[in-house]
Amino acid sequence: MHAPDQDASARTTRVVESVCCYCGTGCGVRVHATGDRVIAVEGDAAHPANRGRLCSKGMALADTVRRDDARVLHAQWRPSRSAPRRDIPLDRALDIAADRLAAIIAAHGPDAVGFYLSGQLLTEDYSVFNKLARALVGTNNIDTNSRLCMSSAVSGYKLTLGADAPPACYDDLESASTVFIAGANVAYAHPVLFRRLEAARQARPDMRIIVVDPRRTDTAAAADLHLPILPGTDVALFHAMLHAMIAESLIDRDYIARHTRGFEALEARVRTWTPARAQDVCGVPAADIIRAARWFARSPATLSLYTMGLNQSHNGTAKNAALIHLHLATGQIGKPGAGPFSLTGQPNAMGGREAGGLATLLPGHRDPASAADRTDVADLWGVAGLPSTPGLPALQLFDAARQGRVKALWIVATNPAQSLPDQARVRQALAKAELVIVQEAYRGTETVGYADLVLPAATWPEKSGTMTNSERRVSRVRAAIAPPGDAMADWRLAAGVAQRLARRIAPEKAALFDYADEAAVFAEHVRFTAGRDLDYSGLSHEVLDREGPRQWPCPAGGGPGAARLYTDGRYATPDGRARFIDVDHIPVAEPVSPTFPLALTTGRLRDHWHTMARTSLSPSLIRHVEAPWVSLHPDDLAKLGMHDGELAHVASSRGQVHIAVRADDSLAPGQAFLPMHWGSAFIAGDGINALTQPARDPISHQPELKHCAIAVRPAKLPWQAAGWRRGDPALLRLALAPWLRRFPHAVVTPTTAGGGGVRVALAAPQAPDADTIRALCDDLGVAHPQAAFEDPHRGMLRRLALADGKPSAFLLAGDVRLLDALLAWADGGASQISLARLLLGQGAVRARPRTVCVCHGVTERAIQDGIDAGLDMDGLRGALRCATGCGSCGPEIARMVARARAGKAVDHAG
Ligand SMILES: Nc1nc2c(c(=O)[nH]1)N[C@H]1C(S)=C(S)[C@@H](COP(=O)(O)OP(=O)(O)OC[C@H]3O[C@@H](n4cnc5c(=O)[nH]c(N)nc54)[C@H](O)[C@@H]3O)O[C@H]1N2
Ligand SMILES: Nc1nc2c(c(=O)[nH]1)N[C@H]1C(S)=C(S)[C@@H](COP(=O)(O)OP(=O)(O)OC[C@H]3O[C@@H](n4cnc5c(=O)[nH]c(N)nc54)[C@H](O)[C@@H]3O)O[C@H]1N2
Ligand code: SF4
Ligand SMILES: [Mo]
Repeated sequence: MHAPDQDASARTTRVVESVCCYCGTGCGVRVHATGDRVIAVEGDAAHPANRGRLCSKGMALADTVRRDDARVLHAQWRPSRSAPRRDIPLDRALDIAADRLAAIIAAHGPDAVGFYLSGQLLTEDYSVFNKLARALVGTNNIDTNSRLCMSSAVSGYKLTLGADAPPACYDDLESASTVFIAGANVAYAHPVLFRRLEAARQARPDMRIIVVDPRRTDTAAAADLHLPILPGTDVALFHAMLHAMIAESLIDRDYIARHTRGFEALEARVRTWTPARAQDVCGVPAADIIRAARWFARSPATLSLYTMGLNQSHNGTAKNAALIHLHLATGQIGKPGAGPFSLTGQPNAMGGREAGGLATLLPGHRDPASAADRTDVADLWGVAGLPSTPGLPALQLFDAARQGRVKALWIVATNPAQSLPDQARVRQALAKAELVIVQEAYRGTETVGYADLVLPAATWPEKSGTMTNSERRVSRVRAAIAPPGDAMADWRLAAGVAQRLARRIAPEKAALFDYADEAAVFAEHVRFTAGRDLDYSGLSHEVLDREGPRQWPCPAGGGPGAARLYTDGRYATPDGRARFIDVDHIPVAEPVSPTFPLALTTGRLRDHWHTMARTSLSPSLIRHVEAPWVSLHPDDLAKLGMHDGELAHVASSRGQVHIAVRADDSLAPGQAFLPMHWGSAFIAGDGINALTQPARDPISHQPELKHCAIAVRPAKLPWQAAGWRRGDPALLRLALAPWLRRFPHAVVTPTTAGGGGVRVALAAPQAPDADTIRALCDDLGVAHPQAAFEDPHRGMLRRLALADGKPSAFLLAGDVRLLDALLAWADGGASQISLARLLLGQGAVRARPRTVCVCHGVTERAIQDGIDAGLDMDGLRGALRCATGCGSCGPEIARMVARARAGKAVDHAG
């Protein structure tokens, strides 16, 4: 059914139901395809996660598909580090992988091999890799980027509720009376859930939203109560809330007595956590802590939503447990609208947890440290036994490679040379490993640069299998088109190498990897869930195709699946009682100091996805934020004597970046925020994770990506250049990437300026030599300019070029004051001025505005003009159509309106 005959499919348009490949919301989509082209992607009204809605990223999916020119189409190999990588036939690549792995295993043992996978893989992909690593190679060194993402949620759930299972569901967003959002910017990171929350609040104005976040994000701006917590201090806050609940008799002693254990020890601990003490530690006023405690405990139903602000912490497991305690102590769990609900980041982080996609997990929520669990899994796989040596979690895996203990790294669907903290160490590991295999879909990622062997991966929507979203709902992902070149589904590449490796090291195991198709892989996987807390042995591809997405548990013959867990108060522990854990606040691992006086936190932007391999391909997604910045409170900027837009040198004790500063009063003084997205494929140096620290939670091993100490000062890079060239943004970006390595500050980003192209910004301590300038002119397409103004002695030059009568490129070197004027010219907005006058800076031009609403192309300036003319949110919607498409921009516009109103109130008061 899903492998249509080629000729017919080239003529007709087909509609394939699948799931969005970005966040853990797991929105259903309908992909319209003809031949190998995806024509449109729309929300699936029948899918229970989104009921037809999509956010800006989901709406733009079609832009990112089958960009063959941006893809890894063939396997590549370099026989030695000094040789260039060359395309090779896929068969030969799979043989090379098997040969090299066999040699490394023979010489150094199975634990010299490490696999680093991704929460973006399908459940079928994990299953085959897991079997390959543990049952064939014989190592538990198989971890995923979920270590950076969900592992504290996993350990938090397991320690308190007994199993790694989010107990709530999305419908609870509509039935909750109080929604407690901690360390989550839902408006950006899970926008469709935020739409559901907005709609629920519209329908029930008495619903209250509390947001715990150091920054006043768009999510926090929409809250009834924002608790601007100091980074890393959530345990103190949650303990003080429990203190207040106990003091005011707001806890449910009956529920505690019947369904839990361990309350006495915790009660004794939180006695010392008075709201006044917590105020000192967290920076949140005691009165607000008490108010939050009352709203939480007294509400008919309280739902908590939480993500990286809790998980990515040196104390992440404790943060998770301390929040879950609030639910257990008040009985706010196991009923509609209530429960601790961790939102998963990646689309199939949940599937990974189910399939054993962490070094510390085996399939079916089993534990590799348990001999009985290992025997279970070995039996189900049909092998004699599984390795007992503990596997290395992500950071330790890369450390072991850096120290030469792990010799081979096989990296799949993740980009560690951008996304792991403390890049200097990560890059040493990648350089030191004898064999780096990178299984990738797109060209030009940071990690591909380190690969000895590149395996070409198929990606969405070329793959078929299943994913599980945050609410335990398993959905089918269906291939809508064929993969380009030699690209192949990840599990097939794994199975291909596994069969070849088996022939070399254990011939009897080759048959373990003989799967007819992904349905067969899934059928094998569901056997691991039978009889376990997550039992979904009732599911198969066929059942999902026939009956649609299903929530687990969903045992064989056991009905439609469970919307909520623990409704009877029985937990997944041996005695059925949930646990209170005696955790405590621990100060951040790297406190600010006189040398590094600012607290840096990192996180997401609305329209970018991680390391941007995919989102950078979409014109509508790149225009919300085109270039990187670090934001600081205006008072801190003033203290530094810096202005918005100026270049800064940002350093931690580990590394540095040069980046523009941005004034941002949504931060408290003393804090800084850097979007996580920019790595060395877009900016000079090792990317933003050059700064972050390797400290990690002792239980979950999740790194502290939400806090490190930094220093900011003006960059001493007086020579600056800025340019733009029209053309395909993705291809130009790849072509111009070498410039990133020639300057201490460099940014090469796709842009929608001038109808699409690339923007380049460079800075250096002094002017580069004439050859460098000449090469830059060549690469930017201004070697033969239509207008020019130069002073070579000062390294100064202004050039612009036309093609077909339209602006095609410009370069400003030595002095970039005309940048806004030239961008306006590129956009066609300065055509009345002569080119010569333009280069002399004689035309009045306004800075190019940022696009806020990408569905209708509405700029920040147009919205501000509307607000200045007295329009409110509805007025803006009517006049400009902004926030009437996917709605992702709604929170930002609401914030602009609220800010203007607050400004007016101040004006009147003054
Ligand atoms: N647009 C977009 N959406 C995405 C992604 C993406 O790349 N882009 N990625 C997906 C993935 S994999 C993930 S994991 C999720 C992440 O989703 P979120 O966790 O919602 O996103 P982040 O921006 O990483 O961090 C959330 C917030 O934590 C706050 N924070 C920092 N330190 C603390 C603290 O100590 N305590 C508290 N309470 N808050 C703190 C930050 O200010 C930030 O606003 O997003 C998913 N969705
Ligand atoms: N400073 C800081 N760092 C962070 C975070 C943070 O908040 N702050 N967040 C962390 C978190 S929560 C996460 S989840 C990580 C994410 O970090 P990464 O996993 O490194 O980010 P992605 O860009 O999503 O990487 C996915 C890669 O897989 C490729 N790809 C896409 N589809 C396929 C496919 O089907 N098969 C294969 N083989 N490849 C494919 C993409 O091109 C891309 O290169 O970042 C972490 N790093
Ligand atoms: S909220 Fe947006 S990114 Fe997340 S699954 Fe839905 S459409 Fe995709
Ligand atoms: Mo994540």
